[in-house]
Amino acid sequence: MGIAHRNDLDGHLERIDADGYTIIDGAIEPELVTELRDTIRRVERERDVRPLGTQAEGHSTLRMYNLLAKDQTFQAMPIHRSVLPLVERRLDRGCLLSGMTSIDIGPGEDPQPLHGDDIVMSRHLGLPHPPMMVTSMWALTDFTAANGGTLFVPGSHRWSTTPDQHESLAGFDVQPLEMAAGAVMVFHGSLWHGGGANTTADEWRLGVNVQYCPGFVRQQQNPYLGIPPSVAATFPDRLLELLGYRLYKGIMGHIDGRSPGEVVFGERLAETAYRDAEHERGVSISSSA
Ligand SMILES: O=C(O)CCC(=O)C(=O)O
Repeated sequence: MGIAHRNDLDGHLERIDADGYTIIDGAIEPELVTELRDTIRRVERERDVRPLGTQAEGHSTLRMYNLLAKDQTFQAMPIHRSVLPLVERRLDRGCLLSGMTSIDIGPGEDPQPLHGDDIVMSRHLGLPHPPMMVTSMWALTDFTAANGGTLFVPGSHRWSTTPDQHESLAGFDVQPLEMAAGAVMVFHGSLWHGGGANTTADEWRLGVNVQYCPGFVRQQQNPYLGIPPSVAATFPDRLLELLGYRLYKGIMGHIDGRSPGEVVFGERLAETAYRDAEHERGVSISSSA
């Protein structure tokens, strides 16, 4: 299941670099797919989730952000062994969870405008650039061309334009993402893509975007205020690292020289800016430091 061998990992990385995306079939255990799907549908009902109505969020789509604050089942997603090692190789181990969103596309939905997930950074950096986001799109139901499977343009992460700079996308190789429940597509943040139209009478297409960014980039969804510390305290260490409770490269994100994790959770995530990174590199620290 998922990425079993180093060779597979290399192959997936090569595909992300060349085509902008890769698909990991059978990445997620069937029991976890069922549990996640049931949880999302239950939480949608309990919270009476309604379409948000913008062009980007859809008029027949149920979206939920900040999933880690909503149910403990979601903790398994950002650290999943089929996906995280690939993301860590493409960014680095100091990468952050940028956000998690469930996207339940209902009958009658229109296609979402195509976009790159790291468009905010592209406007600043100019295209093309290394991924400022790596998105994993988890299929919790089958994705088809008819039920809203993501539309995407292979290779577009290497271009110097964004889709909104073109009057028409006719002539571009826009493809529907068709994958079975349990598969995950991992893609470069500059890849042109968007949710597809749902032309079925009664099928809902459920996917979850688990998005990561380099450790020096601002997260799209704010976990420090979005997830109460009493809830975050129950998370495994690696998940807390992905949320930003450790320092990036031993410097970025400190509070009076200490990691946010040490300030909030104590010894468990203790880290001192400059000093610990220098110690790891074998730099001697002067007694007056
Ligand atoms: O739902 C999808 O297939 C893609 C959604 C997406 O790209 C987004 O909301 O940014």
